[in-house]
Amino acid sequence: KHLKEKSVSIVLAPFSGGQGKGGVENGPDYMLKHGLEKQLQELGWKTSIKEPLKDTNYEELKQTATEKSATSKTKRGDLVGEATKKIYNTCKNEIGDDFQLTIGGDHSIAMGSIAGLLQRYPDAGIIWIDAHADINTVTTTESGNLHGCPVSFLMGLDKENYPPELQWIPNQVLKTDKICYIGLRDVDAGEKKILQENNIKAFSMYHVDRFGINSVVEMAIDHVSKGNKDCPLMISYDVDALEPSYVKCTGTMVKNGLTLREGFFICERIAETGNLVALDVVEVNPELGTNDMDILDTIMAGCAVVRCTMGETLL
Ligand code: 6HN
Ligand code: MN
Ligand code: MN
Ligand code: MN
Repeated sequence: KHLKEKSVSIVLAPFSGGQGKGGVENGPDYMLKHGLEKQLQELGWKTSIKEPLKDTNYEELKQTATEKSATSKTKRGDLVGEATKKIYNTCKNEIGDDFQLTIGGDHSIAMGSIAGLLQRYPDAGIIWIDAHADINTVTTTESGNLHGCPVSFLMGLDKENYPPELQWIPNQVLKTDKICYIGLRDVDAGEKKILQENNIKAFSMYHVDRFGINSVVEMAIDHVSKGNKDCPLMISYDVDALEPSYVKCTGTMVKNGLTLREGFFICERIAETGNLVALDVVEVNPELGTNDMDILDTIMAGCAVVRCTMGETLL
């Protein structure tokens, strides 16, 4: 409905500065080596690759940044600010009428991809698939890791405390009623308060058990669409939403997650609306695998999320 042709911009976001573990910057490489681009072409997509972070070695910078910004409450705000701004500019200016597929990297990159998408589709609804709410503010964060904060930054919460490098985010670019979560099961106390106070729609694993995944997805689409049956939709997909036995190579694993089928069904059902315009796949960290099988499982799950979102059907 929204895309003029079946063409996708694959935005590579090999960035790990939103959290402490190394390796998540290799997610895009592994997924491409696994054949992601070819899989999309087989589904009929014309592909092109965009590399907003190409000219900077963030892994090198991360070493020095850790010491430099050790006193501020959030870690590596300078790096996260610089990287996400580049991703933002690419997503805002270089995607045109393509589908926007961003491959992370840790989840802080969604500050760039979502802010960029919302410049092109200001009314887009965001469906956030995750074990975590990623809505900590500079004030509430316990870890200081910015991959736990992208949603609050997009909403402009606690803006007076933003690290200066993140001031570029357009103020309140994401409205609190245009996002819905699925899969939550590890939400910090401060985050629960933010979700309640701002009336933000969230389906935890309890709700998945209570209503079943089909109803949950239906309610999520309805909530973010606000009665517009043509509302553009974006999925921001953290692979730690999935049950760890299928996805072991991710930085903040939480047990009792979505089954693979539930995780894929979410994508298939939202794809069926014909309204999808963007997807993030984040937190694939191949270096956290202890054997090749675990790594392959995680990469395969990430690639399958992309395919289910982009038109692969069982029949
Ligand atoms: N993610 N709530 C925890 C924190 O550090 O703020 C975990 C965040 C995880 C972030 O998985 O994208
Ligand atoms: Mn998560
Ligand atoms: Mn926690
Ligand atoms: Mn996340």
